[in-house]
Amino acid sequence: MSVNQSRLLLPEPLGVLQISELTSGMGEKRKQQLYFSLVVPTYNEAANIQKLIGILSQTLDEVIPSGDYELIVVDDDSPDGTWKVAQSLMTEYPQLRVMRRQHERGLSSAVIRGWQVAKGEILGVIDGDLQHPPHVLLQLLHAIEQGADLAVASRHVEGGGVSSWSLQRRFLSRGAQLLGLIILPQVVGRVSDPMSGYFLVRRSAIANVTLHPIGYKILLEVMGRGRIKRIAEVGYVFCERQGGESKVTWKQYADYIRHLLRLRFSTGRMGKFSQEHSSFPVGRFIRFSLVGLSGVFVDMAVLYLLSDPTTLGLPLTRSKIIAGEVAIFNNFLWNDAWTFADVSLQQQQWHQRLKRFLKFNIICLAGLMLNVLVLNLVFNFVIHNRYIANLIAIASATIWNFWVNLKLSWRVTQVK
Ligand SMILES: Nc1nc2c(ncn2[C@@H]2O[C@H](COP(=O)(O)OP(=O)(O)OP(=O)(O)O)[C@@H](O)[C@H]2O)c(=O)[nH]1
Ligand SMILES: [Mg+2]
Repeated sequence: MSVNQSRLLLPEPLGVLQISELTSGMGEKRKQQLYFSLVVPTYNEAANIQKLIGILSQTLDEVIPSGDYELIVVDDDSPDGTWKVAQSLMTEYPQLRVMRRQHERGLSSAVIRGWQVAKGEILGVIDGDLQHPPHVLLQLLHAIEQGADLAVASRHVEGGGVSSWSLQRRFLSRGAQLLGLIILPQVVGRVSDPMSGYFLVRRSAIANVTLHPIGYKILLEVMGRGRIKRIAEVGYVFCERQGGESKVTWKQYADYIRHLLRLRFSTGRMGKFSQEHSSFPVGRFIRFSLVGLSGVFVDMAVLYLLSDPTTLGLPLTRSKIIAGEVAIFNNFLWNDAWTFADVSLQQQQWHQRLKRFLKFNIICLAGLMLNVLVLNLVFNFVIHNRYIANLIAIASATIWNFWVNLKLSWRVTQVK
């Protein structure tokens, strides 16, 4: 093979984020199969990549002497030319392959794209900034050999830790984990460090599964959608960055929450429910209910400002009508921008918005009447407890408001 050929960049896969199975026949493909593929996602890591590749190669050469492994750098066209530096190392390190992505961005998709071109039976990921100690790979590989489907390097088990994190960062990290445990306990609760970006997984556990990650937390996606039975954890100390800069911003926290919610609604019991009742959009309904809850607070605040004797002291009925209308307006804005954003984006003109608002108003007023009616019926004929009756009334009105608004105000089917 000529030097030029050996330094060719990997093609950038596009389309569905899905990893294929390795063919098990004895043909050409079988010969290309490898034992282990380790992906290194990078963005502006030119200062670290050479040292990292050197250490990784040395570490893996010792345990996989036949060279039955590959290192795949997936770089998102970094302005500092990380991919070029990595490419220049390919002659020195024959196990190194490099992908320069020019069509997609983002850590999670970079990892999956790397696994898509990988030939290993065991797939792995490690950060490109030397914060993940390479020697831990040996224990992770050992855990997979012992039968684990997934081996996670963890900061929160024996031998694990963080070198010098600020109190704020520790707090944010633990807060994020707690939030994950609340939203997605069956997935997040399976490991001590669900935020880890350092792990190995058996190809067979994630092959042919379509992945939909958002942001940074690829491990959540693997645990949430993969066929993972046995998990092993190995302690490691998250080191300080030696070169380059962190890419973590507040956006990653927002992406994390979106990712948790997406997994929550597309996997497990909730996912099954929404698949079986595909005509009932569970996610939209939950957003709609949360918006409704925000409206209660708006209503209360306005009622206080208008009618309380210590503030404006206006008559109660007049204040309530205004408060109710402000709350309806609040709910409309949130529903238009969030709950039904996909629909309203296609109908953005002012007269279309106004029409939706008027419909929403009328439907909510009808909902209020339904609320009063159900309250009276349940209280007088079913359960003589005003609070339980009120809960049933609120639930009925919420379902009414949601369903009728879905069908009339934010019509999902586009009529041209
Ligand atoms: N390909 C690719 N890699 C990325 C992207 N964002 C981050 N990375 C890489 O992913 C790894 C982790 O990113 P970091 O910014 O170090 O995040 P972190 O280690 O959680 O946070 P710090 O402790 O602040 O460094 C590093 O190797 C980055 O270069 C991206 O958008 N695309
Ligand atoms: Mg880092």
